[in-house]
Amino acid sequence: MSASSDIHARRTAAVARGVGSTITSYVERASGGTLRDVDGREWIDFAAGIAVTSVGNSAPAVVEAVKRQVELFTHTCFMVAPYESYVSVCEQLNGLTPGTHEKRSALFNSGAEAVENAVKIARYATGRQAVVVFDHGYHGRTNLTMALTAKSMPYKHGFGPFAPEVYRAPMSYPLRDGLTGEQAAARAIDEITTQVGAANVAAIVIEPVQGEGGFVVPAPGFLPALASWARANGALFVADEIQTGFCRTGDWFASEHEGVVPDLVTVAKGIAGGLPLAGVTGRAELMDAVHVGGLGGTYGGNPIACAAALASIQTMRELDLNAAARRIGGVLTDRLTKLAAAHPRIAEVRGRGAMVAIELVKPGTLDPDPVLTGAVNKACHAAGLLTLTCGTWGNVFRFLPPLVISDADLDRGLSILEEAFTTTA
Ligand code: PLZ
Repeated sequence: MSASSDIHARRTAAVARGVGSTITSYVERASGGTLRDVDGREWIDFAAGIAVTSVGNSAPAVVEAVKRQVELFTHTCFMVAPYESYVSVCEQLNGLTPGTHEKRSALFNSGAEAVENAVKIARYATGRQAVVVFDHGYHGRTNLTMALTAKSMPYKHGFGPFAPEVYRAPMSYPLRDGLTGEQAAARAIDEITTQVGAANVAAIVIEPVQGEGGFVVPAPGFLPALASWARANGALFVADEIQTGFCRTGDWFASEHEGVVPDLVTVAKGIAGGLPLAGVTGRAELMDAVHVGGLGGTYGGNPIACAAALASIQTMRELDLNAAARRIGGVLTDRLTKLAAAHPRIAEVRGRGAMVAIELVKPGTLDPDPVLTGAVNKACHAAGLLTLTCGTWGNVFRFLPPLVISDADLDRGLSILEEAFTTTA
């Protein structure tokens, strides 16, 4: 028995079945672009813990900052005895998120918690209740965010009833709807105005590039049209940048790509190099509308997570990880486009920056092929490449390497992928 299979047997007896894992190997250590499991096997990392370790695992600056903070104090609760690093992270968020207007931020533990708080703030500030989300959207696993998330299995199945006043509009999905961004926005706005009523909408909540839903990049013009509709109708435009934020798409935030300035932005994942931290940043008058004590939580903006975030953000600046994301994205897109030319079952190569995916279909159709997707994924794992799938139909194969991955690891990973595709497809 391998060390991993020993742990796996213990896991089966100790860990709830509902918590899944992509692979059955157990990690011993990890760095910029690789993981090593407890059996001494090396993996190339195209997952980054689902778009989290953009600065790498155990990035030196993060390790140093965390060590320093752990020795000083581990927790006081910002709502009880505040500390500077929380304020500094908020300053960074206010400066880095799109728009030059006055902003405020609040910190939380997880992406879902940030989205929940964005909805609380939007409802409070507008005095309205309805929240509009989109087909294929993913926003979390808590009760409200399950309601906001589109896909039933595995996220929602059996867990209802879900929170009310959540409405789903059609997304722009160029491969499947063939619409321009303006046309897709008009379709969504028509549904919102006729089925929800413009005067009832507190917020439109949208991922500028959808993550779990399939790395769907809306057609150009879609996001700006929704943002200007929201502005004209007194609704807030909330960008869920939890997966896209902090250099992943080659900008600090994906909204910047089309010059969209959201009213509220949610962040998590990449902000803190692997420590749990999330935030909501937005227009000062909206954020400050909420009464004192209305926002918070025991651990939100924990000092260790804040120290890690400040070190991560500094690393992103120093190493220019926006440029790195664009360069990685260029390499991924080139190689995948060549692969797609040889394999017509790749319907599309898409993404932005170092957030790239291929969508797999049955021959000669646009019918999703989750079976092939799963088989190629498994073949990659067998060959030591850690990859993930996504998509409403489970037929999208996505690549999210750490932004500090070496050219050699990126190249080796792509070679494994090409080989896995050629032997499986
Ligand atoms: N919003 C856009 O991508 C988290 C989910 C993994 P949490 N995505 C990974 C899984 O299967 O649970 C995500 C996201 C977007 C919100 C979230 C939620 O962030 O930190 O997982 O709560």
